[in-house]
This record gives sequence, structure tokens and C-alpha cells, in this order.
Amino acid sequence: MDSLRLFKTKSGTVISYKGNFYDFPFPWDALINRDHLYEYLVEEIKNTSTKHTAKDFMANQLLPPIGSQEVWAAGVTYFRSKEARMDESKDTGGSSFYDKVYEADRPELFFKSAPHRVAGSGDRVYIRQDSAWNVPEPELTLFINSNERIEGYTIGNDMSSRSIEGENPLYLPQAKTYSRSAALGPCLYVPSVPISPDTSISMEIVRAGKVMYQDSVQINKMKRKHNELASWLFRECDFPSGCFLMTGTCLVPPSDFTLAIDDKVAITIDEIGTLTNTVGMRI
Ligand code: DO4
Ligand code: MG
Repeated sequence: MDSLRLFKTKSGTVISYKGNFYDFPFPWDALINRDHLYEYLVEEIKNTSTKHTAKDFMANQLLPPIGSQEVWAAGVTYFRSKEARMDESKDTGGSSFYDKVYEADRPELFFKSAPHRVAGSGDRVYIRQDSAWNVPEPELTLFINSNERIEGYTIGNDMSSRSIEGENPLYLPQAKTYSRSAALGPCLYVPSVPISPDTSISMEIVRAGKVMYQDSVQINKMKRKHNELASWLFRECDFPSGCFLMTGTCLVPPSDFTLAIDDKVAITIDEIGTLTNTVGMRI
């Protein structure tokens, strides 16, 4: 399958295509928010000279591949997420909601982040000071343009407080939405055809050089279709520059695990790359 990758860097947009890196001086939102993005970029590249070597490119600090778009998230789209959530809320009576939403027509969709709170690859993601139980959630993330077309993909980390969500499902916005609770990166992956259902997503969490958690899963385990999620999101919302939609997690560390400051979280999706973040806290 043909594809290209768009990197947003401090010195502008760089496109990686067939082993070459191209400088692309074009405002991010206008660049990505179009139909047939892959075909458009391939045509544009023909008029662009190769400017970067991979080494130059790596020296530029990556920014999250987002402009003015909102970030939304879907929840309980995998059986494992349903199980974990039912478990964390069993003592407070909230568990039946997860069971119901897993089976319902209408999916769980929630607002995750404004663009200025999103971390990029290499940045710190935060855990909340008032939360005792925290996990990363590795999620394939769709870029959906303003016409509701899925034109690209990136890797998302839906950082979550399990203690706050478990206490009461009405606390979900606080469990999910706070500074640097969302990470996106390292690039916007733009394939010529939709991403394969056999794509793997994996996550590794390392603490002081020791692997604390490692697992992977194929996205074909997801209960819902990408277009189905997009169509629910666009029902009553308009997104003038498109939006990002995290598609839910299937990888949940064991219940006795919580993140600690300076943990390294690496999320890899075969075709897209690796999103790497270190855990921190807002001070
Ligand atoms: O129901 C709460 C959020 C679920 C979620 O974020 C997920 O399944 O990934
Ligand atoms: Mg999630």
C-alpha cells in the first residue's frame, strides 16, 4: 500500500515519501483538510525539491500533528476496555453503564482536548495531582476532514485517571480532559487506501530502565467501524478544519499498575511509527 507521512516540526511541515523528505511550506489546517489528501500530496511533491536528509529532520523537534482541530475520543470500543471499566467502578455502582454502551447503537464519544493542551512525541504527558490511579491508553486516531472523510491516521495516547472515573462516571470529563492528557504523533500517516484491520498497536511502559508493561493487539478486535464512529460524531457537530478522533483502547495494564513520574510510554502502530512520551505532572 502506498502512503506518506506528514511531520509538523518547529521549522515547518515535512513530508516523508518513498525515503525522501520534502519541505512543505503550507499552513497545516489548509494542507490537511481536503478530500483525497493522499492523491493531492503526491501531485504536489512532484513540484517540490527534496530538502531534508533524515538526520536534519530528526534534529528538528516534532510538534503534535494538529492545527486548530478539536480532539474527540470514543470509549468502550473493545471488550477489554469494557471489562476494565466495569471492574474499576464495581464498588460504586457505575459498572452497568459500560456494559450497556458496549452493546448500544450509539457509541460513547467524548470531547478529549483542545489543540493547545495536546502533547507531541517527545513531550511530557501529565498525570493529575488529585488522581491516585493513572494509565496511558494507546489508541489509533483518525483524522476526519470537514466533509466527514477519514483522510489520515495518527497515534493517540488518551491519558486517563482510573480512580476519578471509577469513583463516578459523571467525573469522566475530569478523568480524561486536563493539560497534556492527550498526546498525538509522531506524524499524520496518509495512506492511499484505509488502514488495514490487521494493523497492530503495541505499548511499552519503562520505569528506570525496567519494562513494567508490554502488550500488543490488532485493531480488528474493535467492535465498531471507523466510519460508524465518524458518522455519530458528525451528526450534530461541524468541524470547519476537520477533527481528530481517538478510537478507544484495547490495552489496559493490570489493575495494580499506576503510572509514576518519569515513566516512559512508547506506543507503536506498524505503519505510523512510535509515539514516545515521558510522564510528568503540572506544577
Ligand atoms: O468510558 C470511558 C472511557 C473509555 C475509553 O477511553 C476507552 O475505552 O478507550
Ligand atoms: Mg480511551
